[in-house]
Amino acid sequence: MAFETIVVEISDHIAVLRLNRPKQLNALSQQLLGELAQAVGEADANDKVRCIVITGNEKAFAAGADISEMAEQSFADVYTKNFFVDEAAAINRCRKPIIAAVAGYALGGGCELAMMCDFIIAADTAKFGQPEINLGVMAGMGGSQRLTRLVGKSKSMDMHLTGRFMDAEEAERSGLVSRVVPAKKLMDETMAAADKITEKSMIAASAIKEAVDQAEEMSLSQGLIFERRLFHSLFATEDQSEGMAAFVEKREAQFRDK
Ligand code: CO8
Repeated sequence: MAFETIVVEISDHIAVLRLNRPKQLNALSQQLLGELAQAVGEADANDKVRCIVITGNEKAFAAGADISEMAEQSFADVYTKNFFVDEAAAINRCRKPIIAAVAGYALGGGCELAMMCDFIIAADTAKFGQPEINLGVMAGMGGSQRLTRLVGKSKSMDMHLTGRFMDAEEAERSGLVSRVVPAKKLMDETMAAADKITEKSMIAASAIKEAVDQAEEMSLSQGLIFERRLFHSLFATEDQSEGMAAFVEKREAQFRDK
C-alpha cells in the first residue's frame, strides 16, 4: 500500500521511515501513526531489512500528536477507540533495532515516539519536550514512564510540569539521547550507525534488544538471570561459532542469522 504521510526507503538493509507532514511539523495524526505502525511491521517482516531508522525533517521530528484532531474528542471517543494504543504496541513489538534520528522539535507524542525507538541520535538543533500540560492534558504514549527512566524523576517532573523544552546538549547530558551530531551530518551519522548494526548477527541484535528492554521491567537479579539465559542460548547459533572463529582467525565474521 502506498503511504501518504510517511516516506519509506529501503537500501543496504536499512529501512528509513520518514515522517512526512511538513506543514504540520509532522504532527502525529491517526493516519500517520497507523501508516508508521504498518511500515514498522512490514520492515520487521522483511528479511532484507536489518535495521530501521525513523526520522522527520530539519524542522521537526514530530511536534506531538495532532492537536486539531484531538481537540474535539471526548473521553468516550479516545477511550473506546483505544487512542494510539494499537499503533504504539505495533511499534513496540518490532524485534529489529530502531534508531530515531531527531532534528528540530520532538515534542509530546513526538518525544514519546523517539523514546520508543532503541536509541536516539540527535542533531544539535533538536528540542525535546513534554508540553502536554499546556493543553490541559499530560503525556499518554509513555512520556511519564520512559522519560523518567531515562533522565530521572527531577528532570522528568520539570519537563512535564513546566512544559519547557530541552536542547540537544542537555538531552545528551541527561541520558535521553545517545549522541549529538551537527544537523547537516544527522543522516550520515545515523546511517553509519545503522550500517554497523546491519553487519552484526540479527539473532544477537534481537537478543540484546530483548535483554536491554527487560532492564526496565525486571529486578537486577531477575534481569541478570534473563541475560545469562540469552547469553547461553546464543551458543546454540552458528553466528556464535562464526563470530568467535573469525576473531581467532583474524578475519571479518560473516554472520548468517543462523
Ligand atoms: N498538532 C497539530 N498541528 C501542529 C502541531 C500539533 N502538535 N504542532 C504544530 N502544528 C502546526 C501549527 O498549527 C501550524 O499550522 P498552521 O501553519 O496551519 O497554523 C504549523 O504546524 C507550524 O506550527 P507553528 O506556526 O506553531 O510553528 P512555530 O515554529 O511557531 O512553533 C512549535 C513550533 C513550538 C512546535 C509549536 O507549533 C507548538 O507548540 N506545537 C505544539 C506542540 C505540542 O503541544 N505538542 C504536544 C501535543 S499533545 C501530544 O503529543 C499528546 C501525545 C499523547 C498521545 C496519547 C495516545 C494514547
